[in-house]
Amino acid sequence: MDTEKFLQYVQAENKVEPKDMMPEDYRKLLVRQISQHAHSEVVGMLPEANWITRAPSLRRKMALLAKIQDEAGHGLYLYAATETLNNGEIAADRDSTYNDMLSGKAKYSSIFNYPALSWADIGAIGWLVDGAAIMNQVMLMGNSYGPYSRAMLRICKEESFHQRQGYEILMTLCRGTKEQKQLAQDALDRFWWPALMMFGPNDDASPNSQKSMNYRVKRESNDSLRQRFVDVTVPQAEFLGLKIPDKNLKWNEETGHYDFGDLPWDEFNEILKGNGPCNKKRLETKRKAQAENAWVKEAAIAYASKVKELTK
Ligand code: BYC
Repeated sequence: MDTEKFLQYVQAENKVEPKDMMPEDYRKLLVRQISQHAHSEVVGMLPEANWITRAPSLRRKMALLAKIQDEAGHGLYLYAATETLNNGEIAADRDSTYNDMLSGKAKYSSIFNYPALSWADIGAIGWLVDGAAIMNQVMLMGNSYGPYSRAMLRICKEESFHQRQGYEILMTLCRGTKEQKQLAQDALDRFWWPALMMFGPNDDASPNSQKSMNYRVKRESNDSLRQRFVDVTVPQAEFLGLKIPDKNLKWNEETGHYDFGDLPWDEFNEILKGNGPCNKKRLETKRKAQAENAWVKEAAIAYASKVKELTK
């Protein structure tokens, strides 16, 4: 495989499709990123699922259920996109990648290792977590691998609804009683820094960025997306009447952007090592579900093979 030619091909904005020749490190990079993205979607269902039975009204419960189902669907598109990269040498089938997540070998987004402590946290997750995810995923719509890029298109449409339902939950709380507004402020205080860390380490500490940008998987750097997120989110917080918990946050006339404080990178690194507030609980929940629901998978496989047999 001529890597130079491949680079020219992707850098001219051409898409790579599953059966095309591709360099092994491109394939590996995609399997790592797309499968981790899929794991984030399915682990990300857990903090919100915690509130289904406690949603404050039937309307809120229905919207939350629909959102969580969407996340399962996103996981499905992304596991399916990962599987297209399976070539016998690099394992990209669903069982292998999923087991890598269950064993702690593969990562998922740091944000899902924080608990959702109040109903306002469900609003903050929609507004900030889905908001940050959209910022990153809009950029990924332009990535060079066809199946990943097409999955992103569909996911972004659904994420916009998620972001709005989260913002609307907070808007309702902020227009309510003093106590309700305080719940919203506490949720913002808890989720602000973790949301900013979703974009990954600073550019100078991001080992995968250069290769990923060359291969046109990542189209923008971690810091550039983080800055854009801060710039669009600060006015949204002001509209809610909430205060961003950062004493260094300040509009900079010269750059035309907000300056902001240093992120708590020690906390981020601990989460990546498996020591965040909910890492162990999240993996235990997924392992338990895998074991308890194994019979469903077995039954589906048996049924599919029977149907195949009968329709031969
Ligand atoms: N958390 O060199 P870097 C959703 C890792 S879910 C954990 O910059 P890269 C939703 C990184 O993997 C959507 N790990 O890496 C669902 C790498 O380690 P490995 C979530 C992180 O890949 C339910 C190392 O740090 N979105 O919307 O160039 C409910 C060095 O980083 C994180 C995605 O998954 C992190 N935050 O860039 C609600 C986006 N950041 O793999 C909502 C897809 C970095 O070498 N992923 N690491 O062992 C990406 O766009 C890129 O992988 C990243 C990192 C921007 C995250």
